[in-house]
Amino acid sequence: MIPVQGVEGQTIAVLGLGRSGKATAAALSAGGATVIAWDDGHDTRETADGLTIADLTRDDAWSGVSALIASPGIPHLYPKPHPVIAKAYALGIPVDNDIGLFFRSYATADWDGFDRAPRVIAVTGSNGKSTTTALIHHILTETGRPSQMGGNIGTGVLSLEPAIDGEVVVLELSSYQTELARALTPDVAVFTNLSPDHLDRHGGHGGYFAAKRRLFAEGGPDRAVIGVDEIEGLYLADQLSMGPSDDRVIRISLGQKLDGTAWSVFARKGFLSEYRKGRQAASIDLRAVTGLPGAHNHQNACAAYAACRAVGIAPRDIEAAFHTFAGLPHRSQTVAEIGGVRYVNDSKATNVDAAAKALQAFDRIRWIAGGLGKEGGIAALAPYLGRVTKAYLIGHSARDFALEIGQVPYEVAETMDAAVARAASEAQPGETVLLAPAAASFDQYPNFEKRGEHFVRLVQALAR
Ligand code: UMA
Repeated sequence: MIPVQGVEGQTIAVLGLGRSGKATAAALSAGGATVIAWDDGHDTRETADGLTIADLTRDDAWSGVSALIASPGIPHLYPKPHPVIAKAYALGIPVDNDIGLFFRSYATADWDGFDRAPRVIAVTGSNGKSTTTALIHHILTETGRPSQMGGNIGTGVLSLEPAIDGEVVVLELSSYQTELARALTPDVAVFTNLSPDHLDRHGGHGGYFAAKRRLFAEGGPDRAVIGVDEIEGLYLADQLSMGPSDDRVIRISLGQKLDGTAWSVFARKGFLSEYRKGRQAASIDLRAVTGLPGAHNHQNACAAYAACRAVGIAPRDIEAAFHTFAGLPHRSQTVAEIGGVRYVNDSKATNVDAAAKALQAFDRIRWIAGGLGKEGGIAALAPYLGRVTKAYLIGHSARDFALEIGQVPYEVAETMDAAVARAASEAQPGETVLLAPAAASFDQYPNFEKRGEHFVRLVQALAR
């Protein structure tokens, strides 16, 4: 745990007692603060052992409170602030989050005795954040750099351990987290890409971009890695750069050859290239990297490569680490290869966009799809269905999906058990059985993770 600095003797209120709230309460107490906490969930309050619960919706709870620390899932602005946050605003009490507390508490006096100062790499963007974060962490670990990983990817930032000599902390930060944090000072900041998401929480696309941009505010990172395939990334790279020879910005792209600026990394036709001052500095064949299939993963590879170069890792060491990256569970995760058939779990593909990326990553696909379909159906997948040999449709939307897949052979399998069994019995060597549902899981599972785990268990049983 990272004890919060500068709070000794203060009373701090914590709103939300999920993963981030509980870690925050513990880290504030370790820093000498008196913590009072609130969660709207009755059961959560009842089971919050060792915490002082105070009803922050009441005025009398706020006496002597010097700050409110809010959890990321709780709205603080749009569509409207949670009533407790609105009360803090009205009382003039500063509102912050665990990310703000982390950045003001990570550096300690112990660092004076270190040979190499610890550094923080923070990753934001709409897609690929988790894979990029995990890949950076993997490369650092494989090359012998001490490294920890946290943030939106799962471990609350204040649950990380205090820094050790030469460590690099890799954080995945969501727009919810960057928008509210009062301190955001990574050494290297990564912006992968931008597509509309969480618009209700940010008052639209502009607000969503503005939340992510805060990571690069004045006095920001020493090095910025920026995806320039959307206008917002182009603008951000331009704003941060003093000119084409400024190597503080590393531009990344999927598809564009970028050789006109000081430092760039791009992927084209399956090859990653690094250019410095107009000359090619390195090239990696990504087609042979099994843990990073598909164009979307090649973009993640560029972002991770650039961030690792920014902290001094050599190209050949990054390339070697690419080959030992297993991928994240439920995201284009190769689970097994049985009799020449590859089995891939992309249960995280809960919408059409994500399913399109998964379908583009493979050929000759036995596609397991369906669940609780989203508004708009799957018509947008039509350009990618040529890659599908046959679809095995499950869940609530199976029949709706069947109406939208045109000439593609299909069967309504209803359940995952039936879909995996049929796909496995029909698949030919060289084909891929791909779970990429293009639908939520809630009709048959508590969440996408449980759906993916079920698929993995069934595939593992086939292998036995
Ligand atoms: N709560 C209230 N009132 C409300 C809403 C929630 O009291 O109006 C309470 C709930 O009862 C619950 C707690 O707040 O007890 C939940 O807080 P939370 O939703 O912020 O969840 P945490 O468990 O603290 O997890 C958060 C991140 N969750 C969200 O941003 C929604 C986790 O990201 C993150 O891993 C974790 O902190 C540690 O940093 C998850 C996520 O879904 C993966 N992120 C979104 C995404 O990736 O799309 C942004």
